[in-house]
Amino acid sequence: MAFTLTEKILREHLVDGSYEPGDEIGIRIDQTLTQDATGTMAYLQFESMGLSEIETEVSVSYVDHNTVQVGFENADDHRYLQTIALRYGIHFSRPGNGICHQVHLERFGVPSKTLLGSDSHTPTGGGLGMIAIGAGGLDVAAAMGGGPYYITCPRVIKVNLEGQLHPWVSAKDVVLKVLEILTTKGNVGYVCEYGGEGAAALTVPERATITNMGAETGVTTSIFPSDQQTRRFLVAQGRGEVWRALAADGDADYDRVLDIDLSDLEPMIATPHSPGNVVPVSELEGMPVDQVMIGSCTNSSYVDLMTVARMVKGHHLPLGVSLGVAPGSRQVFRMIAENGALNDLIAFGSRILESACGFCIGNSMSPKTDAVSVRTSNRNFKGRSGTTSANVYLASPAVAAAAALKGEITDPRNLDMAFPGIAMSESFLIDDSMITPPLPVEKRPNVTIYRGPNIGAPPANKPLDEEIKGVVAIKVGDYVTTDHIMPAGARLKYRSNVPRYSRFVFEPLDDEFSTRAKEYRDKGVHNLIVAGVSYGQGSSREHAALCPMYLGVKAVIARSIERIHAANLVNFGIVPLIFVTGPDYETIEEGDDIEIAGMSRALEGSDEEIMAIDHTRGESIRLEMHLSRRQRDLLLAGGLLPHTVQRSGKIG
Ligand code: MIC
Ligand code: SF4
Repeated sequence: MAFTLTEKILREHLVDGSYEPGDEIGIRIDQTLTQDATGTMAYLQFESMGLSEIETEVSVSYVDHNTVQVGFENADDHRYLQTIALRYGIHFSRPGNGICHQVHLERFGVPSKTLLGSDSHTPTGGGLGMIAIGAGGLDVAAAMGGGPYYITCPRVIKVNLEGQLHPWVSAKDVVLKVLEILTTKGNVGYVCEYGGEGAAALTVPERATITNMGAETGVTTSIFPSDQQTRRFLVAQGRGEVWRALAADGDADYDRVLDIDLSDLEPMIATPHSPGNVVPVSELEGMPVDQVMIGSCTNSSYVDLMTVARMVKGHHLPLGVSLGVAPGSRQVFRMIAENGALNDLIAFGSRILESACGFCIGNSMSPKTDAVSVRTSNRNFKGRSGTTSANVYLASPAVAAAAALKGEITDPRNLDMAFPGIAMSESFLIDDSMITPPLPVEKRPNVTIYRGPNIGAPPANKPLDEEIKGVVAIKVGDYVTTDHIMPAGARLKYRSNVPRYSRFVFEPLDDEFSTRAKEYRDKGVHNLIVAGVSYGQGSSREHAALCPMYLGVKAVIARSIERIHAANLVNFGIVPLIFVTGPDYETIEEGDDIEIAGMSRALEGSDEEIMAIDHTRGESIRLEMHLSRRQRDLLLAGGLLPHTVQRSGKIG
């Protein structure tokens, strides 16, 4: 039998189900990562499950999202996370140490292992030959407790990279090309597996840019083989001993093959307001720019920052342009400080930001009204920058630096400048002093867990009622992201306080939703959400399910739902339902009275279709549910947490 790389690793980790693409399988998770914005809820849920120890090989808790600390909330959360890590044997990466995905790649990732992270960009680890998947915090908590992680056994897309990148064209342009081809919808249940001569020439940080932003296509993950490049990176990180060679069998079968010739690529840019709106930079040449932001988990490696520093050295930032630079990790930060590149960036006029998510999550550096902001990050959803009217463009560090130099969008090939051609370091600066290792087992019970006033136990859900009888509390369109459902930015600090954070559900689309839904809930009326295509794109934030659950939402009826969000809905006892026919989505309206009789009976059985009655319109609506037995049981119990508690701590 010939296997793909994906299948090899997944088969090695298979603990439930059989390897049939399209079916649900349970896999063992070797490593987990959490970040602070999803981590507090993940650990609160871990505690609610009554688990006493973690069962993974390595679990790391990072603090990188909420580091702005306006008010006491973030600092309270950080301290809670620190004490939880000490109590349960988790590595703790302190604020200031860098962005979870960048640091995990540098210091923890191991080829052939599985990694589950409570952040949608966890697939960054695929750059090191890992099966690295993003999930909701509750799934990560369950995996830390030794429970299997369930996914749809994937179909695999082979992305064959041939040829060589020209100067000024980079890994970011490769992933933008992939996004142009695959778009941001219709890829649920697939894994992108890279290979070919062109892939062999890419370094691990370059591969990580590609697997990171692969998340925007909606695939389960992306992966590169573990080869001499992987070895080179791990040796440069002082971790050569964890290397292991790993590749697909030469004659493995793929469900789809994409051939990309790297020498055909040119600098690309994603235009507002989707990472899938990709065009060549040359098409936008000359567009005035107000802001340029360098950083994020996609593009903040040593080579990325050195490229920018080299390009701007000796120049001055044009008036009217603001440039922010956030190194991805303390390793990168220290290296550019030691070699003087940081000084070049400062001399140019850059605003040096801490090594954290910062601008990317919209909690700082929001651009001016109607601004054009060119960023090296991965998402440009409307309003995510913190400025609703801003237009965010996503591009490589070289394209971003060219925009900062010229004050307008510029194809870097047209700059009168030699290509910097920075090489990956063969020996990174290693300093793990900001990563607190697990305490010895005997000392862990003595740790007192700190809980500030912002930290509240997660609300519990009740078992599902026999029928869903309620009202369409909101009807939204296509491509509604989790940023629309549960905004981050200035609201992020309420992540550990569900009642407070719930006030902002759907705020960017309809700021009265929360009050309205609460009123229905308090009258005993079930709330339903109606949505179009690709509902729940983007972030893994489970608050986009947890807070609606708190507001009494019992079902989402959509034309399609993205993978992580669909799993989060099930975990919180909200039934994900799909319209069988498109016109039904057109007819149903906000405020309609809906009844889905026999909901719990249908879940107890194996029916894949159920009828809803729209009483307001006097029409029946055919709905489908693509749910495994396990998911049906979770929904009946009211979600994963009540289900686990019911089974006295047995996860799943
Ligand atoms: C994001 O990029 O949207 C985030 C913020 O990293 C999220 C996680 C979160 O909402 O906390 C993600 O990508 O999952
Ligand atoms: Fe942080 Fe942005 Fe990466 Fe999300 S996408 S982990 S907010 S840097």
